[in-house]
Amino acid sequence: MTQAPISNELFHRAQNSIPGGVNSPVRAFKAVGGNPRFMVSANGAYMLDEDGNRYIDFINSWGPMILGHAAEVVQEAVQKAIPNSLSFGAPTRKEIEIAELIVSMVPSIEKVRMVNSGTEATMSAIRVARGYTGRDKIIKFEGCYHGHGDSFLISAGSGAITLGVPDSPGVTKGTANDTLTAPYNNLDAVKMLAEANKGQIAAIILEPVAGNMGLVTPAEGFLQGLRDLCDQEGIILIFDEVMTGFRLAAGGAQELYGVTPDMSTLGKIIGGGMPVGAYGGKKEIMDYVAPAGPVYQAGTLSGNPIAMAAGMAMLTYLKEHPEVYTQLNQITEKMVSGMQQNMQQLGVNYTINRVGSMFSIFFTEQPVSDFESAKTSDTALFGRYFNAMLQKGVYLAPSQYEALFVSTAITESIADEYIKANLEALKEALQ
Ligand code: HOZ
Repeated sequence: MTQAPISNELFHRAQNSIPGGVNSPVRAFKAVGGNPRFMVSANGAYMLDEDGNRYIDFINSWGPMILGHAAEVVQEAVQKAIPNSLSFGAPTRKEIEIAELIVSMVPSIEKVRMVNSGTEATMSAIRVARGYTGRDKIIKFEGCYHGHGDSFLISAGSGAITLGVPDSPGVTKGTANDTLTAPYNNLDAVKMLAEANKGQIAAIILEPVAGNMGLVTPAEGFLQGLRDLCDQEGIILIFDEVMTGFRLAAGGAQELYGVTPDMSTLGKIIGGGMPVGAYGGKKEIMDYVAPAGPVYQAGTLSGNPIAMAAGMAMLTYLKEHPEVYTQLNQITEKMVSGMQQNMQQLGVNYTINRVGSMFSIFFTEQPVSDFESAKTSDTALFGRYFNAMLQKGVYLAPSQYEALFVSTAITESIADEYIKANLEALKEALQ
């Protein structure tokens, strides 16, 4: 049983100076009840909070810590870069090296621009798609989340749906009108939108494996169907691989599913834990970006030398160690089958969706293939389950509408511990 008086006190204090006490809404635990834990350090599979409680971490900074916390290879690269100054605002050799590495790893990327977050990457990518095509509208999918850019806060997943604001106030009607939405995995709905808005759609953007309404996998033929439609209609297909990039395979979901978009957005793992994003794609499209072309996008800290050092170390490691993905698959599969046995033993209605080292549990008897079916999950039960796991020292995403991320620091015995905690937590949550 973990007590957290110091975290409680800090959360109370934080409300006075930070909106809601946190710097990103999902951290506030609003959807699961209780107060957030304030962290002080993390190493490998474990995080330590202000009260000295230790947790097995299955968020891993929402993805970046694929090698576990404080991975030596990344820490060393950062330490080596620090004495040379933290920022120049001028080009560096490292930026070319990381760009070349990304081009060599991600099938769709021939040229790439570094930014500071996934949100910046997606906002910039659709601006470029609009500039390139001369069209205004975009299609996104209900429950997909592409950061907090205005155009994407329509039927948005992640923290937005967790807090019940999928269509955020503050987004102008004009922006909202230019964002068309379709249900995930519904190719016919997308075709109808494209037909009804012929010649007006600049881009279709999606998470090729959705991770912001819980994990939802693309149905057979869905990604290829979008690819074909975009080719027919001159629409730019954008895969938002901020979460899936370098995680599901070295080349991301596009490598795993064999479908190549025109543009991709990246984040999280690309910075090894530092704030980095990137967008890239075909040369002819990326050459529309300033100063090569007319679409303006800039950033004082873009390509920051410390962030590039971290990202370079992380990506190099992943490229040189493909066995990481086999290891992650095996350990995640073990955890998922252990959970399935637990759920069956207790007679719980559940669906578990998994791709590689990402997965989500939904407390519903229905298969979860889109936002509507994701919303059939019993979120009250999820909240009780989350808190029971927390008490047992297992740190899960504090929302039904997020995915879990497994790191290589999860050993067989930690996985066994997780499965045991899962059984006990379920029993408590069901009482
Ligand atoms: N789903 C978000 C990451 N893509 C959660 C992290 C956050 O919003 O802070």
